[in-house]
Amino acid sequence: MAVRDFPRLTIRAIRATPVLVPMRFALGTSAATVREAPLLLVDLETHEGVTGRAYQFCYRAAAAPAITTFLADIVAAVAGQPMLPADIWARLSKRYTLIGVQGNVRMAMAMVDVAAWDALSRAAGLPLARFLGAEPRPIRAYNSNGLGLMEPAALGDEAEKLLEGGFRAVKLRLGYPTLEGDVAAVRAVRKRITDTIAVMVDYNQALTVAEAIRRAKALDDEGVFWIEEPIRHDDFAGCADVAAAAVTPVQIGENFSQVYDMEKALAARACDLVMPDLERIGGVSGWQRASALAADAGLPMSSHLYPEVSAHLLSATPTADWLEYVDWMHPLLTEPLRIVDGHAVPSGAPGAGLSWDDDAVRAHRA
Ligand code: SMN
Ligand code: MG
Repeated sequence: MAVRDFPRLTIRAIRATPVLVPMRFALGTSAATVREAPLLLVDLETHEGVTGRAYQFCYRAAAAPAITTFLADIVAAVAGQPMLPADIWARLSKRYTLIGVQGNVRMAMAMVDVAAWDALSRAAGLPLARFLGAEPRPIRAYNSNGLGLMEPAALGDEAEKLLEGGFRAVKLRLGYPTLEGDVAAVRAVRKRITDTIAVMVDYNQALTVAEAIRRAKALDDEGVFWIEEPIRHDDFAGCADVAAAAVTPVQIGENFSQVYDMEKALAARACDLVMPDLERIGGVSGWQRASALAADAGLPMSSHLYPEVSAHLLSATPTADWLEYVDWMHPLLTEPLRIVDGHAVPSGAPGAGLSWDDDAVRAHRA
């Protein structure tokens, strides 16, 4: 049998395109309400003609130009270099030691990492999951669109709509001024859907430790699947106290900054479940390290946003749990992620499942 080399690609240029996509369902968290998704699309071009793609949900539109500035600084350091993600990460980590591999710097680095893995798997002619050594497989998904803080009646209506298309799980944002408000919201959703539907709840760091313990204990009686980020994201000792007090599993991870944060969280027994964010954890390279940590600790690992790429990564994650589905990229992709029987189906095409619909991108340009 002929031995094929690891794809040899050389970085040429990076193109960044900011877009603004109206959300079909507003994201009303305890911290802020988001009605339009500020997204940044990246094309990582090579001398060989293969282009790697990645995107970033920027949270705020102002982050897009900031990340773009760092992407330009990154390309100055990696143009002409071989497409080797570990080497690129090491080179950039050194470059940004003084400012710190955090925030927008880390977002830009992670985008390059994701685009690099996309390019490599495209060049190998394999879907990303297979390139990482795993068969792409359907991953159970919850519909994370909508269900922000709002009136109970509106919550019930929206929950029903979100189950269209075969989902069997949804995520409800909590953090109302009172515990009674939280319970009313959960009941409003629960009343309108069958018992077999999972309802995850997300506080987006709204509570103090004492208040989180009080509310988590009350939610133990309300049929909630997990309680996400009840308190400040980096208070791992406090989170461990909440997790110990509640029967309902505590979920954290979207704010883990590289695997180092996750190591600290696991050492503190801060949570029962983990859900790293592809970009904050350090791209595909960071995700792989995180998935090994979760496997060693025996913790179920879910994804945060980036459903298209996460479907591939969860296929290759030993303790894969749930995929968080949002539809924000839907209008921009030639092949949007498919949900079948409540499961996300990783794309079968070479790469990470990202191909821009160029006309749609032009129409949504920010
Ligand atoms: C969330 C996602 C994206 C933006 C704000 C908040 C949320 C989640 O914490 O987990 O979906
Ligand atoms: Mg969350």
